[in-house]
Amino acid sequence: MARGRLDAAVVERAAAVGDRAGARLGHGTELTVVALAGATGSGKSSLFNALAGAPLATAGVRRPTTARPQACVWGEGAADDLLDWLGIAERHRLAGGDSRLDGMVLLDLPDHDSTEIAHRIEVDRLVELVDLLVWVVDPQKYADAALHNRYLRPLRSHSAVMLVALNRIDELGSPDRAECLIDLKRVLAEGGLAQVPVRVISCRTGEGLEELAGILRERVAARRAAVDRLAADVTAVAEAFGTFCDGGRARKGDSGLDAVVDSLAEAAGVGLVADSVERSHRRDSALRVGWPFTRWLKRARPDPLRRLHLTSDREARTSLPPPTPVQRARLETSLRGLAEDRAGSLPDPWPEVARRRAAESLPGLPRTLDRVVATTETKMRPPRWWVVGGTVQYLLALTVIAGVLWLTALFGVAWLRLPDPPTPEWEGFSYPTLMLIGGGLMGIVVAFCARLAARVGGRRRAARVRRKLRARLTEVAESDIVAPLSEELEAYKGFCDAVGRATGRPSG
Ligand SMILES: Nc1nc2c(ncn2[C@@H]2O[C@H](COP(=O)(O)OP(=O)(O)OP(=O)(O)O)[C@@H](O)[C@H]2O)c(=O)[nH]1
Ligand SMILES: [Mg+2]
Repeated sequence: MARGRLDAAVVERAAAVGDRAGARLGHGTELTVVALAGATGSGKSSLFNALAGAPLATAGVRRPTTARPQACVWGEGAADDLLDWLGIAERHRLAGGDSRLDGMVLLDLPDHDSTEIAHRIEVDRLVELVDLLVWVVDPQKYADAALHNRYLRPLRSHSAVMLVALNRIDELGSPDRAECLIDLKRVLAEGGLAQVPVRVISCRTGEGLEELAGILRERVAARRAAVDRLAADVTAVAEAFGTFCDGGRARKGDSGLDAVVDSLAEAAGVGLVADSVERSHRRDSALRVGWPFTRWLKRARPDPLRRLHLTSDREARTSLPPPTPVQRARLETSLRGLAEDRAGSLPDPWPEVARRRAAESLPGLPRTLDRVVATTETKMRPPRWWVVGGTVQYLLALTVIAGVLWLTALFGVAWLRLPDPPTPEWEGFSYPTLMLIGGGLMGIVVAFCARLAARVGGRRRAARVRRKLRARLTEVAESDIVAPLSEELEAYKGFCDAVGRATGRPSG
């Protein structure tokens, strides 16, 4: 859940712990790997020999003495695979030794502070892998900064799997001994390692060795060191992850979504579409119910919807102008706003992760928006009264034409000086005149009323299309923006729950 979202180095460290745990546990917990680590000359090899009861390792005066780690296995347990994994070639087996230590794989490490850089690299590698660490220090160098700053303090969450052996104690007189021990414990406590057991030993006189061996026996018999060490690794990593979880909760709800849909609608040209729907409706109305004698004027002007290529869904592409830079910028701002609203109170880097994810859809949005507009039905069934109105206009037009023909006939008769045919009259107006003027006037009145009605109808249709488009744009916002964003918030929650479990603390 953290990969790709949080700092890669921290994530890889955590992944490495996971891999290591898998590998170590694959070798079982029958064997306990105990490493003797410390500065050159502190007496690691001497202690190794003392515990083994045999001069297996070279303990020397020339520094550094040990260049490569070696292992000694107590008992009959098969240790080859484990030692292969640890990368230790030099191996001894101690059969017939202290059987209470059976299952212990003791490692004599090179020093960590010598002139040989390779020694340090080898120590660093093995310190990561072993189950139990015995830090061997001597009265001269027990407070060495290299040891404490580079190893002990960073391992403070590993107190349960570490021991400190203050060796060469025979070199000190009794007042100095007590003082040295107190000071060593003080330095350890300062580094957060007050819990680590400290034993005073001397490989030369054998003092304290039995007690140290006793502790090792207990640990080896419990067969818990491997798991404890891995648990400590997990805790350390989880604590490093803790900073990514100390913060507010992710917000749910719809706030911020409206602003996104607004900016989507603007970028999609919803206003222009609705406007065209209204004008197209008025034009259609005029063509069907307008005054027939002036319809050709309307017909000459194109349908606004057709101009936008909105009359057929086959192409799924409109001729609407693409979003302007201003609209794009506004869209981006609204996406940021949404991410900020949902993830703004989370600890870093989650707000940025959320913002990035919300903005991911941005490049594809213009195309999506255009498809939405193209596939939203904008043409609607013509209202039924258009048929009635159209028929009335047709009949009125016929009346006018009949009146004109009639008058023309009368005019022809008069011109030819024929006797006037009887022409019916009403209130002093002849029928053909009434037909021409009355039909014409009524046609204009009907057209005018139709125009008023079309204005209202057009506005209603525009509103309906606007609502429809908004609903579909809301779907787009949900699927293309909110869903990915929610995925990040889920990841945050899952991640922090896991971190909480790993650190043994409930997550925030
Ligand atoms: N006086 C005294 N000398 C000791 C004691 N333990 C080890 N030495 C001596 O200290 C020197 C170094 O001992 P080593 O065991 O080689 O030390 P090391 O930690 O293995 O050193 P590197 O292999 O160089 O890292 C040797 O000369 C030992 O004889 C002790 O308890 N008392
Ligand atoms: Mg040595």
